[in-house]
Amino acid sequence: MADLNLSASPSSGGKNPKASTSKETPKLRMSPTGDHSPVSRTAGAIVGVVSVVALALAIFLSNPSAPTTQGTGTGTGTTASSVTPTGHTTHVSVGVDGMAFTPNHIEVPVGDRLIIDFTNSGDQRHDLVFETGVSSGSLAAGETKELDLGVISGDVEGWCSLPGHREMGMTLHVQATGAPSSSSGTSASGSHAHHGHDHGQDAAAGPATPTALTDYAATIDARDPVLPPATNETERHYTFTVTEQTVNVTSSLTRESWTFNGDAPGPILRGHIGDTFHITLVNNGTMSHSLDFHAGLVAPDNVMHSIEPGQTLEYTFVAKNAGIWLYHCSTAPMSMHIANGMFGAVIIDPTDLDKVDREYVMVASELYLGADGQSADASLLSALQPNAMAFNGVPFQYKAHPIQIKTNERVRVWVMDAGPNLATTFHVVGTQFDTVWREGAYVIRGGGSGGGWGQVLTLGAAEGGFVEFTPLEAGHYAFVNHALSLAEKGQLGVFEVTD
Ligand SMILES: [Cu+2]
Repeated sequence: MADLNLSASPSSGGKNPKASTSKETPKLRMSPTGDHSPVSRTAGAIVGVVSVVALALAIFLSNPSAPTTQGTGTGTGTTASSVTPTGHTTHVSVGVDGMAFTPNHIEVPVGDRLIIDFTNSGDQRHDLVFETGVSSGSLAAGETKELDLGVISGDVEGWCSLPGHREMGMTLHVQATGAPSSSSGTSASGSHAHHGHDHGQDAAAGPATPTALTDYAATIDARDPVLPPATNETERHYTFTVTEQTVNVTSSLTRESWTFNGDAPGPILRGHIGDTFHITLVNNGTMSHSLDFHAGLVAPDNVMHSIEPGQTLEYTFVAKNAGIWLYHCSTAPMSMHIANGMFGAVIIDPTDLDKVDREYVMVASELYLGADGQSADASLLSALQPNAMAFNGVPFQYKAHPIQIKTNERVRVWVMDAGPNLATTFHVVGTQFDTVWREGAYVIRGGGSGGGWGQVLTLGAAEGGFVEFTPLEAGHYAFVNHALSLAEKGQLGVFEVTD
């Protein structure tokens, strides 16, 4: 909820020496998870409108907000106007370790000027921004920037603004302590509210209804689901170029998508056991990115590290085993990079594939739509609550553009669950699978002749496999994630079968 702070003071410490007059100037903080923003003149202008509410809240909050004990008298007011600069400057060095600032808590005497020497000692791009507007800008690993926070009059919150980083723990709390010149820190009572991560994204995504998603899918071409046979070369060369762009989800809602070669999923590669894959990763984005090919057996140290914008990375592996293998960006937070589109599949054929008439690939993924134009909503992502789902990147695209097949044709569908989080139980309405292959082995093969039949291919995040079936009658055969609430969010397509 929004923070309703009607005081004219940006103070956050609650040590108002004029507490006894608080009925005249109610100072309300409805939520301990407020965004801590200083009160604006706009807020002041609505005081009259909300005064009744404010008064009620003042009464409601009067007990818990009482200053209690500590008989004040120390004059530690933290309003900007009441702070007398000490003339002293506090210098603090801040680094990065993994997904945290070190230190992540700084104590500064009120009235001191604070200068932070920020070094991105992490392994990917970060920034450090403060609620006051002071920002380092995006820094590559190893870069340093001096930040001048000016005279400290109260607590200040800082964080890394790259998507998902704040939620992963990249916050920096500047605590204003004590009175000017009293560096003994006696007032570090620790009673400051811990402000939650109210990152202000409204996760409503109201426009992303099934109808809006389907209507939009109808206006664009569906991604071709046909999987061509593997070619015969044994040395395979590809370039994966990372870009970041804004894409439509519906006609009125866009999101920021990060992609390999401009599309999510990225390229679907196919080869044979023994083939060597040579991938050149090019980072044309604005932040660090990387690659992790599950199809390869290589030391992560050598190839699965983040590269900077403008850099390239050579990633080579030999495909030793059959499967439909996930690849994805492995830069933290991985859930965010995958949710924003950085995933795809490498198919290495088993040596005993049966002949089929049609072959398709479906990569299942989740969308965590936030405000218009934003990348995945970190709160929804963390809570594993996607608000849209897709096969091959676009919700409902094969409902809007059914896939055409003929009766009695034998069909194979490869399915990869790119996640980043949830399971896929792939089902084709009106059929049974005579063959189910999952993670390297036939679970069901041949059907009929004692081999049994199947109804779903069940895949957890990063699992893959294929099913084979033959539609006997003309009609419309929906294919779904049979976790049906997820089908209803977009993992639903149609095979249109004709004679
Ligand atoms: Cu990435």
